[in-house]
Amino acid sequence: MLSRVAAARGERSPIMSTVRFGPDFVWGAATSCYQIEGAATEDGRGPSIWDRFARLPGKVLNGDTGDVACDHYHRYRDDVRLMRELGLDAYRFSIAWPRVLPEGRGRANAAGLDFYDRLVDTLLEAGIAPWACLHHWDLPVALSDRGGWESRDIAGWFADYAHLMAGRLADRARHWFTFNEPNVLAWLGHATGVHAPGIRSRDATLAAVHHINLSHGKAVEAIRDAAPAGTQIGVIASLQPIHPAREDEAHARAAETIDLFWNLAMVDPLLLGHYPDALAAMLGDRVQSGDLETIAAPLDLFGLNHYCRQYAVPDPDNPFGAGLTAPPDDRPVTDVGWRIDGSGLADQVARIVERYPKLPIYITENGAAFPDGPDAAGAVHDPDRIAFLDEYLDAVARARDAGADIRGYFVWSLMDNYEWELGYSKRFGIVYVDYRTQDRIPKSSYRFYQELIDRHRSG
Ligand code: GCO
Repeated sequence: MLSRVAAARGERSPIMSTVRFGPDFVWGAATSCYQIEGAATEDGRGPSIWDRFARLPGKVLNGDTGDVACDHYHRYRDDVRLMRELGLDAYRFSIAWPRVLPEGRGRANAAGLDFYDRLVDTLLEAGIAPWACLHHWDLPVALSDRGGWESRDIAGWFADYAHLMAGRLADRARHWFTFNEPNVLAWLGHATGVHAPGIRSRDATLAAVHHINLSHGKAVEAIRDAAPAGTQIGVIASLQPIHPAREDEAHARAAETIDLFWNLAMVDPLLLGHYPDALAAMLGDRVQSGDLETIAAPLDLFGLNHYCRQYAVPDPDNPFGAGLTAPPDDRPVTDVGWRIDGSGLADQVARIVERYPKLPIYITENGAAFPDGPDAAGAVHDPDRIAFLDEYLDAVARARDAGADIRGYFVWSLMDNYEWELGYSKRFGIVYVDYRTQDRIPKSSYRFYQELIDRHRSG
């Protein structure tokens, strides 16, 4: 069924034909500080491990850094205007730890705190709920140099940061996430080294897994202490069904290993109160008395980031002997090679519902990279992204119909931005960013999402 906007352009816009989500469903968009803010050395911000990592030869495509990114630090009012015109209920952003605590601890940076005050107030003025994420991978260099996630001390440093930010913003920001994708932070940052801090070590990964989980638990306590009653606290995990790329014993073992670290290591202890046995054995006495109780601090919501099924292979270069590979057939993929298959989201939700105690679920990231660009008239048409969103939103609706308590959806991303080791080469936004001029151009997927929200708001 063609939407009005798409019909006018003759685009294929299979906007969902019926209102599938209730009036209370939260429609959002997500970004992260290092990927959009820029102003990396402005107003007292300290360096993060991504500022350092991006400058290492060969780590990031084209040597791209987040120095300028989308210049959101200066353009946030215009970006909030785009969110308001979109009709968003909520906006998921992350706070740059080194912008508010340049040394990671101790002296707070007033200009950094003021920025997040202004952002939160501007969102509220636009009728958009600010959903704050404390950590989206940009650890202050000063703390990395003191051991980073390998040091047990980081749990206290993170809790102090959490207390500072909740005390400053939680009177207005009523939803908080401790980490974005702690599983990806541990695995890509410490086992594969593809992300900052760029470590490839079994011991570093095991230490990071546990200390990130411990930091989460202590931060939940700190937020509860600093924030008004009723503040909603959760964690965001990137969870994907893991399949052996080939049907043999070695590939099956590789899939089990990836599933253990990618899907279970940073969720089981939080929601079940214990590690899977295989991982508990590897962690050994890193887990001290009382840690599991701290880590399992009760949560109010669960953020699921989902993109695609993943395919595992044996990898002798990986500290745990397992890695990921491209999908083993020629079905459609996005511009970063991720399979387009909404059933993967449905399967992942079903696993969460079956394995963990009931918690409200929010899809806190879902989206796709495609090689978008303006046409001769300066418009950006992205029918592939519209089709992707329609397929995955249909999967969300089906999962809800099957009983999953999914209460919202945040598209990744509001705007094109810094895609980590891929730099600015991949575009995930529903708004196009011209990095030369910093102009924003709403894509046709922006109009699709706007119409979808409007349709559900008007019922
Ligand atoms: C992630 C991160 C985002 C990415 C997005 C596309 O899930 O990896 O949360 O920062 O940019 O997912 O890869």
